[in-house]
Amino acid sequence: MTTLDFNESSPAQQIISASSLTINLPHSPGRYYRHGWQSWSLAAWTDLHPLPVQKPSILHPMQIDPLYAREPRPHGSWVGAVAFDDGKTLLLGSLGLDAHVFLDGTKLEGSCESGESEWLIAYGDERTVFSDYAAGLAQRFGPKTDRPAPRIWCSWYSLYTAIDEKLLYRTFDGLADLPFDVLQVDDGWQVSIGDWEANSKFPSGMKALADRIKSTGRKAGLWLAPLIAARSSKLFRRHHDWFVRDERGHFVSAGFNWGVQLYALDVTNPEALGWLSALMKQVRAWGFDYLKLDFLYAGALPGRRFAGIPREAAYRQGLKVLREAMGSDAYFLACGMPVIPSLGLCDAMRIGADVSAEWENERDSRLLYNLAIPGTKNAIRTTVNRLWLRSLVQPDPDVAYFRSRECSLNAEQKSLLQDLALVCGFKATSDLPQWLDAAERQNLRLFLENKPKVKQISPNVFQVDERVVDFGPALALPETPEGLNAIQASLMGWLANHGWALKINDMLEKTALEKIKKAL
Ligand code: 9PG
Repeated sequence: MTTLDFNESSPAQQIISASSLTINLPHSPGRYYRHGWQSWSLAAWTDLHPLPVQKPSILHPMQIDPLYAREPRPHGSWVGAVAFDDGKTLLLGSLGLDAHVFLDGTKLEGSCESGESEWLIAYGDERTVFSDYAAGLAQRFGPKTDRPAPRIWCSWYSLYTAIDEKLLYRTFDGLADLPFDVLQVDDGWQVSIGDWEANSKFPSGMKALADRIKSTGRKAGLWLAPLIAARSSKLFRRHHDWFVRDERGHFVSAGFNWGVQLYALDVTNPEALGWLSALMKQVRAWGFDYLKLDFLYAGALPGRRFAGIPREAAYRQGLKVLREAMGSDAYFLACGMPVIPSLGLCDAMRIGADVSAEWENERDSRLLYNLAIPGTKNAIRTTVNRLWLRSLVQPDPDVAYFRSRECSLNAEQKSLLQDLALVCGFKATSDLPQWLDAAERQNLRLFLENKPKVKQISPNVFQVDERVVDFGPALALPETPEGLNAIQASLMGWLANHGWALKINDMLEKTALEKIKKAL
């Protein structure tokens, strides 16, 4: 345990090796920078009050680092920072894996789950200390890959799982004259989560689908979640021993989605690794050159693995195997991934929650205080608070919307999301051609063709060509529920914690989707 006293005359930057580290601050800071564990987990500057425990807890393994779900102190993964009233920032960031930072009164504490790591302590202007940390990480994990981000049409945020071969072919035809580089097929093509083969909605098979995309002059993109499996999948039923268990021998939950319980693949099991490699090679052989690998956090969840190595080291080894098997010429977008252990192994990273066709859902944000769940405000908040990562990896802020059909975002909200895409240099949409009127389609075309000059003015303000874009107002956190609202919040949290309630929710969403699909 290393202890340091921090004061104005401390060096602007130092690196210390320790398993745990305490920095005594001269007085209480005004704000704390919380950095969430994986893509969807909240990153934000907050005051020093505890945040409500995010609900429902059944989703903790899928949305945050479950080990710290109930930690009342301001805290975050790998890095934390405090801002003093004079505007100066003190950052404490690990250059290793599985580290956590807490603020305990006037003590800023860093601790490693296993072994020790190097810690960067940087003091000064907010942007400078974060870019110092990014530079340290680049040295440790490798620099940003130099390939430009493609312009992507992705099937998720319009058709969700309701995709089928015919509908996709029709959609691709409708996109023919728009300048996309990649047409990416998202969730909905596979037999099951774990069984990555074409389902009955894709009777011509996956190679035919990739061929069809490539015949339009674009690259073919595919979504997979290779590190999780549904209980009912063949993969899980046949290979119980490939999945992570807890101390009592029970399977570790990797969350609950699609109305089903998810489990985590043990990425240190040699047979599971062999299967993962073969899967990546299969997908490349089908002809997909852009891979969106999702729900990757499962590789780093706490639990017992074949090789008794620390969870995030296990994950990083697994990710290396995936990367090698897919080949360095594939464009690899990581999603739902623990952030720091993924650096240097992927081309792009999702750095925020999913967007949605809605700005903010009252139930999710105010009652459940779930800021990791899909919603455009959640996506913008966390992405903007993670933009310091852009010197290390291509950030993906998720798709932008241009349509008014099936979308309740107003013009200002849509523009903010489009501007965030321009700032990140990662342009994607899921809008269906038949949903866009002439003006919206023109807007989308201009967006795809636009290569604006982007300059950062302050942490949340950017100049995009001649325009000044301020993301600040979108970053506010919801108020915490009090009085009657708090009672309603507990009830809602209790209800949402039941698999059957989530299953019903999932079924309702599917029915709504089928209606939308029929109207196409
Ligand atoms: C496909 C989707 C899309 C999307 C991914 C991921 O916290 N959550 O409840 C949660 C659910 C789904 C999710 C993200 C978070 O979406 O980010 O782009 O590919 O999977 O199922």
